[in-house]
Amino acid sequence: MKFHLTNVFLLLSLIIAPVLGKCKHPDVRREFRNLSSKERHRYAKAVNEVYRRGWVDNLTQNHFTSGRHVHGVPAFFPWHRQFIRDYESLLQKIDPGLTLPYWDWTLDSCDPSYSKIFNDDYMGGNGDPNSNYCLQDGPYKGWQMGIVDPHCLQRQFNMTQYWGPEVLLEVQNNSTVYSELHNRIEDTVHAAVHTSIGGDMAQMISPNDPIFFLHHAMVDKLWYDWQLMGKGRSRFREYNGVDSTRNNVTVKPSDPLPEYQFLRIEDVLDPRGGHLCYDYEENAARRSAIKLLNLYENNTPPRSLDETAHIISNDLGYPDVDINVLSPEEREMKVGSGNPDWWNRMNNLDSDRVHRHYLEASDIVGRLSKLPNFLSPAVVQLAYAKSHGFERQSGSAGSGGVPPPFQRATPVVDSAFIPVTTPVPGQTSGSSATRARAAAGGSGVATPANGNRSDSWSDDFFNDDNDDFEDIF
Ligand SMILES: [Cu+2]
Repeated sequence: MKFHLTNVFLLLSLIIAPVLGKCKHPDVRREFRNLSSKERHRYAKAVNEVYRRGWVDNLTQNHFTSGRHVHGVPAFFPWHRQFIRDYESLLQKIDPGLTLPYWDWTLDSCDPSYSKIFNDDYMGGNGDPNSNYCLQDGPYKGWQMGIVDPHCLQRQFNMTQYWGPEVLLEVQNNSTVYSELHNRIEDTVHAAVHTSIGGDMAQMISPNDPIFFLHHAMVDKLWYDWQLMGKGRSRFREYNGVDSTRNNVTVKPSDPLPEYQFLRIEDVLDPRGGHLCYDYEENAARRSAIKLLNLYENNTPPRSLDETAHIISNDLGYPDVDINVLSPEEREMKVGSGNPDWWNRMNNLDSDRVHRHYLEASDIVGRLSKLPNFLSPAVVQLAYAKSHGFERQSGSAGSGGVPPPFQRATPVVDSAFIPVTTPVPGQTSGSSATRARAAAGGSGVATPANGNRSDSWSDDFFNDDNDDFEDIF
């Protein structure tokens, strides 16, 4: 375990990156909880405006139709990288100072239902079981979606544990080639976040839920961090694997980016090169996990559990957290054992491989938990949440593997589920939803359904100096 290298390479690439590309002022994506309430409010305002203008329908339609070409295939990472960049650009059309935040769910991995992200003034929580699982709180309450069928934005929690930052670090470390990292992450914890939130998030229409973009920014960061962990810049050119949807053809960086007319895979391999220009601010959970694992690597492990808790508390910016508020069971990290079959089918995932990847992660957890006095930062986070009255999301206790109450889409598209078709009061069709929003003041301007948006937006990419969040206020 050579975690100290991570930092060295991170520093190194920070120094050489500006020399290689013209990306001098990257948009810095921050962990959602590091935003002030004012910044969160401002972000929510722009997200609501993107919705009001009908752009969410376009994005979701793109994701829905791209479905089988961009899931369970090597293009998964690059395609979603461009897709969430498109979203970030739309947000910046509304408010040029914004960047896309990410949700570091590794911090919440012990019991995500305690996560602040589901609070009323963050992203809102579970849907209402008595009302079609429509979102009932938060800034996006009341959203009516047009894709695929008209429905309210839905969430149906079925919470499971996610993976802690130390598990992801190990997965990144153990992955020597792109295809390994890609499969290990898409197969497992990426899926768990989608299925455990449920509703729109558990289907091909997942971009309907604004939390999709925060989740996928995190997924993108996991790839980016792995790229930074490589020697020099080599991993920023690396792309490989086989495409099971195209007769197991071997992929290459010069392949076209699916559904984007003018882009190739290689155009999006480097977030700070080519037409992309963004970066991620590091978060406390990962930093803490790196530090902790380094202590074991250097044979200077903490001498007691209290000492470990103290180190992590400090890293997370909390006063000393008493982990005794948790039962031994609650302190145990679990990684799950597989995805529901319907998820694997929808995403071209081989269920045997998926299962193997869960087993690997469970080995990692087993090995780490044998280290003397080891604690996951996620355990300390849960202890903090419990002792500081964080509200637990209702209806969270999942029994695992419950499919969403949605029907399989019939002939039209076989790659996705469609939502409940029970009409939502006051709404009869998708086009009327769009009309309603337009009537409420939306411009009705739609983004191009596909194709290279970056050309027209590249000026924004390079001219906006978004480094300083504060000077906007
Ligand atoms: Cu997707």
